[in-house]
Amino acid sequence: GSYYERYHPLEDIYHWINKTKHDHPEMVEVILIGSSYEKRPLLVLKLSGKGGSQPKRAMWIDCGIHAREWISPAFCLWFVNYAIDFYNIVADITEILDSMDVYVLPVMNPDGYKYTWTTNRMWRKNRSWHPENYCPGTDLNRNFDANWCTEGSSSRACDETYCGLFPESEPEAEAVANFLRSHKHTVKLYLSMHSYSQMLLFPYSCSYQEASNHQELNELAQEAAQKIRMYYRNTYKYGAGARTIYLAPGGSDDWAYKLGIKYSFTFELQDRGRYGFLLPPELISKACNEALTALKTIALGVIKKT
Ligand code: 0X9
Ligand code: ZN
Repeated sequence: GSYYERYHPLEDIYHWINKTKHDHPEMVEVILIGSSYEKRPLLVLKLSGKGGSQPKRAMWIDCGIHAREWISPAFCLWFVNYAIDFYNIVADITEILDSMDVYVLPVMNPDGYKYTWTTNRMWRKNRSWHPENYCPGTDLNRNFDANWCTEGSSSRACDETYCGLFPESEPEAEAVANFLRSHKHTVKLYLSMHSYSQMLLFPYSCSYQEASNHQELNELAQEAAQKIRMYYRNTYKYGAGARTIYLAPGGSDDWAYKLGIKYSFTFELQDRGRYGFLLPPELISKACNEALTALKTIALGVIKKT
């Protein structure tokens, strides 16, 4: 398989980020948005098509919030490569990049990702130690300020869904939140990539309340799921997080929504449990193409609306 049909250790991904910027300076900018608990850089690629009106609308994609979900960073790399290769060749991605700048954070949790390569393949959280705790690691997708640390997350440090000491106690979550706060007038679409279970989720996950534009979000997700079914013969569930997967407060998607980014989604990529987090490299291309189809469908829908 090609570079994009394999999983890559963290150092390779940093190298890839540099090389991508170097090879495509007209399309790619790299932005340092902060650093992880263990002081690794959090690097965002900004992809832009031709000028257009400034300030341009934008979308955000993050991958690798959860360390063991390796298909997620693989998707971010896949997407960036696709966008660069097919800009001005394929109509849909050209329209997306001409209408919106795309911010891509390939690994939001580099310390955890590194740890899954060296020590424990099934690690989920980041690697921060709080002196009052017995265990390391906070679930970054429970650390955002959206009904923080209520039912569906844990206040015990040793649990997989530990919410942290306070909202944005973790440098990784804080960096993303700061970046989005300072770009909230341009960012129209928020996407967060996870695995596994094949779902397209939208707010709310932090309560059973219905989002104000629930109907719109549901239609976008439905259209995306239909395209996946049609092109790839695969089934994705869709719906509000709390009712479709489970109640889970403190997530980035709900937080971004409450910030004012009214199109906010979490994708759960392949598979549905046969391999789970250990998705074999042979399945990367299909998993990423499916997610790419959903991403493009939703992005084009949002471009029409905003
Ligand atoms: O529990 C999560 O954080 C996500 N599932 S995963 O298996 N990848 O851990 C679902 C996130 C849905 N959105 C929110 N809970 N806000
Ligand atoms: Zn996840």
